[in-house]
Order: sequence, then C-alpha cells, then structure tokens
Amino acid sequence: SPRVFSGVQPTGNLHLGNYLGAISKFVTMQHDYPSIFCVVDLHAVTVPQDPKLLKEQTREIAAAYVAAGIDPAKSIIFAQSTVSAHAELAWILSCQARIGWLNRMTQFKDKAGKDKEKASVGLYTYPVLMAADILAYKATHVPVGEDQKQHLELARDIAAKFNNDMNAEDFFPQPEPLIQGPGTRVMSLKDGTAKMSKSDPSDLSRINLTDDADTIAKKVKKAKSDADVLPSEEEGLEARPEARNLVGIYAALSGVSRADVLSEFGGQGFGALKPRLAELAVEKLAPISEEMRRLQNDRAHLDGILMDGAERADAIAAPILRETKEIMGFLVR
Ligand code: AQP
Repeated sequence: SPRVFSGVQPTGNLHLGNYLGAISKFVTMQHDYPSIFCVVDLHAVTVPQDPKLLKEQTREIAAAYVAAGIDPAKSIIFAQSTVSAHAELAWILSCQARIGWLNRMTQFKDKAGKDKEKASVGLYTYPVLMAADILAYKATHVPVGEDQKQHLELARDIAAKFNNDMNAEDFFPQPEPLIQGPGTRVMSLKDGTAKMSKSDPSDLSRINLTDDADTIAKKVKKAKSDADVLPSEEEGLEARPEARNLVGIYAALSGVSRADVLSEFGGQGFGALKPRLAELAVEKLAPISEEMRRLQNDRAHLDGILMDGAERADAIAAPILRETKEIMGFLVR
C-alpha cells in the first residue's frame, strides 16, 4: 500500500529551496497518501553539530512542518533518533550496499571536502541510512529535491539486492522519487550555477524561512540577474542561470510553469519581475515564518507532536524491522 516518507536535516538556515523542493510537496502529498515526515537528526550529525543547538534545530524543523501546513494529527512528524529502527536497519542494509555504489555518490564528494580521509564514516554511509529511513516504513513515494535523486536510486538498488539475495521477493518495495515542477532545484541568489544551500556562508545567497518581509524584499532586490529582458520562450533561459532561477522561483511560488511566467513577463526586464517576486515571496513565506515563531515559543506543544509521532512511527517500523531480522536469520525477541 502506498506511503510517503521524507525528511529534512535539523542543520539550521532552513531556506526557500528546502520549502519549494521538499516541504511544500509534503503539504500537498499528505492529502493523497498516509505520510511520515521525519526530522533527520541522525543525518545531521554526520558533520559536527553543537549538542545545545541540535534540540532547538530539531524543534525548528518540526515547527516549519506544522507552520507550512502539515497536519500532525493526520501525518506523522517525529525525530529520527527517537525511533531505533532507522539505525538498526541501516546496519543490515550497509551489509547489502556495495562500497563501489557508495563511491559513486556525488554528495559525499561535494561534502567531504578535499581530504576525504578526514570525513566521518557516517558522512560516507549517509545514503544507506537514508535507504533505511524509507524502507523501515516500506514507503513507496519519496518527495525530495533534485539533489537527492542519486540517493533514491541507491535506495532502490539496496532494496532490490536485499529482496534478491535474501530470497524475499517484493519484501521491500521500490521507492519512487517524486521530483516535479520548477522548484526542485532552487539555485543561490548570488550564483545561478550553485544550489541554494544551508551552508552557504553568504546569507544573501538564500531566503531563509525565518526571514522577515523586509529581509526577503532586500534579498530579492539584491539577487544576481542580468541586463537582458526576459525571453518569451523557456529555451531563452538556457544560458542565463540567474534569470532561469528567478523565473523558476516565481513559477514555483505561484504554482505555475516557467513557460507561464515567461508569457507574462517576456520582453520585460528584472525591474518588472523582481518587485513582483518579492511581493509573492513575502505573501507565501511571511505567514509561515510567523507561525514558526509562534510554535517555537511553545516547546511543550512541539515536543508533544514529536513524541506522539515517534510512537506512531515506531508502531509501523518495529514489525517491519522484526520481519527483516527474521529474514536475516537473527533470533528475535
Ligand atoms: N536548493 C534546493 N532546491 C530544492 N530542493 C532542495 N533541497 C535542499 N536544497 C534544495 C531539498 O530539501 C530537502 C531537505 O534537505 P536536507 O535538509 O537534507 O539538506 P541538504 O539537501 O543538505 O540541504 P542544503 O540546504 O543544501 O544543505 P547543505 O548546505 O548542507 O548542502 C531535501 O529533499 C533536499 O533535496
């Protein structure tokens, strides 16, 4: 039976890319499928985190989920480390995944830096934990940004290898990535060839979900663009990464395609697009950031959502883990 699973890391600086590529999709998908949305704190610690901040950042993602419109009574919201099946299944699946497969993962290459020998083992096996996150619930649909496509393919390979090698036909389903629309790869506002990212040192490179209206307007105004007018056809954006990005953001925020945006703004310059984009971004994001602030002041309420979610998540994952252990030949308790 269909089930949605996805997650966001509690690493601070939650931004427009995370919203358009992931969280906004969660909000719409929860109406069509039983859904599980995780705050992936085990993934966050693959690079050093300040323990004092991690709890707050975990609550921040939970607040963003709820503020964006995920209904915690309907969908499950919880923190990854509170359900032990993730870590346990990750070990079992790490014995299925091949070193050669992991060596091809581009995110590791990007995040490990120059001296790969100094990266944590966790950063290297990150995609195996991600496969465990999904397969622990036998999730079938995984809404993610474009950057996670390769990891999803790996999860599919791991599931297939487990089913095949353990003679457990169709035990794990093939999880399907859902990567659709103009918001699946939002680029930096300062460089149209770099992904908008939490770790970019320049705050002007991204719109944070916690930015107020003035800050959002300022960042859009200062966003890199070019001197040309906008084309009337999408092909005209091909060699213009900044223009393509701003048009894409406008399209994603208003729920239309790039072509639709160009049919409105083609022939006009950024002087016309940018103020409208700023208005739209404020209109969509300001209510979310306001609600996030309100929720973050009510820690007991947020923790209640996360603990209730953990129980409901565990109730789904525990029997699947147990069956996995039986397939492996482990004695089960
Ligand atoms: N720029 C983006 N455009 C569209 N989707 C994006 N996502 C991330 N960046 C963009 C999607 O957001 C979800 C959660 O991401 P994550 O918390 O796992 O972190 P990440 O992908 O590592 O995010 P960042 O912001 O890019 O962080 P750093 O700076 O650490 O690399 C995922 O579905 C992701 O695809």
